[in-house]
Amino acid sequence: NPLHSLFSGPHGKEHWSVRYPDCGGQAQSPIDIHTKSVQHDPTLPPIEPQGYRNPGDGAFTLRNNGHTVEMSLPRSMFLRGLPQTYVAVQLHFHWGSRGHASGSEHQVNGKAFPAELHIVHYNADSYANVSEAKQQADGLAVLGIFLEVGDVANPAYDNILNHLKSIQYAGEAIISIPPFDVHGLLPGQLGHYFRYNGSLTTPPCFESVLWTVFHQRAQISASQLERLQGGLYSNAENSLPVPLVDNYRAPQPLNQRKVFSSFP
Ligand code: SG4
Ligand code: ZN
Repeated sequence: NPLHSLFSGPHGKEHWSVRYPDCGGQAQSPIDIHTKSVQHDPTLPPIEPQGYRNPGDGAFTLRNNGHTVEMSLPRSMFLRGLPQTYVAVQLHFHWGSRGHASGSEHQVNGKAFPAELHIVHYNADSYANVSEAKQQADGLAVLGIFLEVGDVANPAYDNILNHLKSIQYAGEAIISIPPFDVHGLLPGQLGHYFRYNGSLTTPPCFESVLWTVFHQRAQISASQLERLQGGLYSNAENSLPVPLVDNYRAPQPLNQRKVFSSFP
């Protein structure tokens, strides 16, 4: 029972470092971003996602892996505006539970958001694949997008959320989601972001992620958020139902790190 053991109980997030020593490291994610201590770096360029709008002809696979809903992404999607070329691997979400305002992993000035989207990329200039890259300091780049509740449904997110009812249980997957405009999941202002060096937010917590957390939030409707919060289970079918909720890690100490912003 992956979620059960991953986020709560005797092997929950307070105990990760017993089996995964990196989870107790000095450069862990997520963090609480204190905007007063952030350093403006005017040389940070806007993020330029390439191939996001028309991500090829291969279908996407959407999977409930027991601790999140994850969608595979094609290599034709990659990022410009980072020190190397980072190629897309997958996206996934973190969220809370119904009626609660928290759910994001990162926070800003102590404030959490109802959910957070992560788009995971690996450094294809230096490494052959994501498994190799995720153990290297410059191996991964993850885009973090805060989700908040707005007045209207966000049609881009329906491309994912409409399918959750077919993958309610852990291990279930849909292998043929038609490609859609992934750029539509991003906030409008790609030039304004926070940047720092951190880690995977789940075991093995490797400190291999160049994080880009966008300042602007993406908005979804209250009922879209409820589909994420109430639509999935972390157990396989035919076993005791365990809702897949609260799959986020608490902010970790910043220690000696600095957080930069691309905007004043
Ligand atoms: C989620 O558990 C994903 O399912 C994992 O994906 C992911 O690990 C993990 O989150 C950590 O990623 O952006 N939150 S995060 O730091 O992408 C990786 C898989 O296990 C390596 C494939
Ligand atoms: Zn994540």
